[in-house]
Amino acid sequence: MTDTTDCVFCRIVTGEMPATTVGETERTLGFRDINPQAPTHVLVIPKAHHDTAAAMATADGELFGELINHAHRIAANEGIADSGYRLVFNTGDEGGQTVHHVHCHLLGGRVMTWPPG
Ligand code: IU
Repeated sequence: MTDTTDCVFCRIVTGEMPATTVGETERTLGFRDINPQAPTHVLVIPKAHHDTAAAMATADGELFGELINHAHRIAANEGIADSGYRLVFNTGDEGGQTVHHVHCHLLGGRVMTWPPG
């Protein structure tokens, strides 16, 4: 884990930066993406800072499970659990990761296409 005081998602966790939250557990937080790519576009993050999904899974595999379970509960609250949704972890520069605090994109409310861009 890296303690990154200038990390924007760490600042959302502490409340220094505003976000529209949609759910919280002891160790995870869900909030709406500011640039939504689907009718439902939520980011689910661990409150603790980990750079990538792989780093989090290595450091704390249980937390990874909590994050996925939380994403599914948010999907259910959004009414998209039955129709289906997409979970995405962009990882590293070529994976399209721009914020280096691991986040799971929960996308749904429309038909997803493949391959992604
Ligand atoms: P990426 O997988 O690292 O590219 O996704 C970062 C996402 O974080 C992207 O979809 C942004 O719109 C989103 N985001 C946000 O919701 N709030 C913020 O303050 C910032 C980025 I900076």
